[in-house]
Amino acid sequence: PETSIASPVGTTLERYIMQKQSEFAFATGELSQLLRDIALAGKIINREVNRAGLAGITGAYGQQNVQGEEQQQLDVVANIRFIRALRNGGQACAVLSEEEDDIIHTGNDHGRYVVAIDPLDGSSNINVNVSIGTIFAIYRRVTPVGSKATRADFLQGGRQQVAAGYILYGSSTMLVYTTGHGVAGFTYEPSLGEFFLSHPSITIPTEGKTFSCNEGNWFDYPECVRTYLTDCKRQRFAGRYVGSLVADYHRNLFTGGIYLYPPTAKNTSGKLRLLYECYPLAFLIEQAGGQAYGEHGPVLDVTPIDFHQRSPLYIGSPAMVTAYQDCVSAAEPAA
Ligand code: P6P
Repeated sequence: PETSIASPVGTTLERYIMQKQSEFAFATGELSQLLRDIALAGKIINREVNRAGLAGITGAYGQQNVQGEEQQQLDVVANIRFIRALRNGGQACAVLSEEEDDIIHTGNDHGRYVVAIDPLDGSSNINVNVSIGTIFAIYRRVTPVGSKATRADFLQGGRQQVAAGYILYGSSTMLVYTTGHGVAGFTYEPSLGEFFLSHPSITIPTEGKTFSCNEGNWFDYPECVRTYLTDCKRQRFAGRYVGSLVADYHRNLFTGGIYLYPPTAKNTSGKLRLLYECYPLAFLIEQAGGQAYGEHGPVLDVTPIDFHQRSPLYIGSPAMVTAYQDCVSAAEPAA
């Protein structure tokens, strides 16, 4: 039986994971370990992100790191760190990363999970000290344990995710995730190297007065998007666009709002990737009481065909996403 006991604010991620694991009879601890591995990589990336600026200032820092490796783009560093953490953790048999064309086999063929990840989304913002984030999605593998993971393990569809979340490297670093039983938020205390439970149960406000999109693409937007945004402006809603998906998403999750990345001339299917951006954030937002739509309906119902396929994304407060959908319906030719 699933009985959820509220965890006290301030408990560590470790204790929280152990408590949640004990509440769910089927939990075998493998998913718990996987979440720990992701949190560990997040701590390491947090340190790299915070020091990234020094590479530009001092020049000397990071010419070679302890392994004698050349200082690398943070995207690559983040990718290596997450794959290494998942390989060493032993629970993930394979990883699909934005930074890799194909599946990365970890060597843990007996691992029961696969992870789709955007190791460092919005990394171009590092140079201007704007928040960036990691986004991850976890699936139970469908191929036999002991075999090599295949495409089928990663193309199960958004509603097969068993866990999803993000790490936001912002004014504070936060880990926010769900395993399908609500959304919890943890804040990192670097002096202790620990994530502490700061938001036991996150729900998005039903309404919001904030829209997040790149209005530079206005003349590319479909008519229904322009109609919806014009209506937001008529209501004097605020435009807030950081240009870093996790930062915009996180603000809207807490204050209410909608993030839109519609099709543009440059990205005719939208810019965001389905498997490791749209799906995990959509799983999270539905768990937080919000909605996430793609081209035609909930983005979690979009059929995955390619590892790196893109999808438009309209995600946030349910009343706002519904209002956008009403604009879509109104624009459609009468049946
Ligand atoms: P644009 C960053 O490159 C990113 O993937 C998201 O983090 C962000 O929301 C979006 O692209 C910004 O794209 O076209 O508005 O610059």
